Amino acid sequence: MKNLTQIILSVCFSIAFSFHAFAQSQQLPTNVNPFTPQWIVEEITNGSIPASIVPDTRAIAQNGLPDGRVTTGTGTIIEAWYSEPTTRYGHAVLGDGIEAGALKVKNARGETYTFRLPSTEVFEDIAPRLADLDRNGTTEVITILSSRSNGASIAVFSLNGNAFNKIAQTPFIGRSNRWLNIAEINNFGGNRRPDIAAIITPHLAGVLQFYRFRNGKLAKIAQARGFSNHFIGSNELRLSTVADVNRNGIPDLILPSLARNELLMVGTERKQFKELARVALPARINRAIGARDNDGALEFILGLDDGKIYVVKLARR
Ligand SMILES: [Ca+2]
Ligand SMILES: [Ca+2]
Ligand SMILES: [Ca+2]
Repeated sequence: MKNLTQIILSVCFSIAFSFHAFAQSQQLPTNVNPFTPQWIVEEITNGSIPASIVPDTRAIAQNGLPDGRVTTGTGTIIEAWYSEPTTRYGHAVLGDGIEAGALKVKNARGETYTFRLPSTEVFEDIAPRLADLDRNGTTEVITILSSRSNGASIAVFSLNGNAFNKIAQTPFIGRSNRWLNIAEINNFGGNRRPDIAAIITPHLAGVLQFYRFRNGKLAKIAQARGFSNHFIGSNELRLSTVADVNRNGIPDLILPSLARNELLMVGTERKQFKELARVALPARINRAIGARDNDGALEFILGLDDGKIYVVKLARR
């Protein structure tokens, strides 16, 4: 093990988020919980992890974006992808100036439906996401939809009979060339409903927001600053993962800090969203984040911009 870089890091538990009062301060109060497990960072040098960390197994979308992928699901929508590439929005934050003018889905009967945006908008994304946000048995399609003059938003689409429509949308960020990246969609609130976690302007303020789809609207249920899940010019949108870090049965979100030189873990304790851990890293995260169970021990696999691969795991006590 002599080649392994090992960094011992302290972890602060229970730094409370501004979660029920997100409109107020975004400062994080510091109540340190007596339970402070130590996460360690070790380089993996045995070649057991691919350089991409998490291989992207999604098919390339035919006639879609050059780097667009097909998302598959088992619900009422079985495939979703972007189509009708366009250069009408010159932002190129995902590495090229080519975004999508339309969203396509296929239902379980193999029928395909298209939603075409007006010329003032594009899908600024790689692949749509599928989830039953309201748990009514029908699949929703969750996208990143940008206005050429007002920047990005989260938009949700639904297929109802033969009607494929946009059913909910967050406000646009408010100015051109401002983007957001959806991190994960999971039961972050512990109520069995999938909530959408997104980073608004991941290269600027890095605001983590959680949205819940209820009563036909996307309601912001929490937010805090200082996160990122993307770097400019990359088409890798998967700089996050989900795992139950504090073992309370509720999924937690794992993602980089705004500078990407720390790994942050965010979840709920007693129904309050909190920062569960903050782990300093020897370089910046620049690839998809992997999670694995290693004999009952939770581990995260990171690719950093020093070209090396690391595991983040709890120190044995
Ligand atoms: Ca593109
Ligand atoms: Ca639904
Ligand atoms: Ca948890």
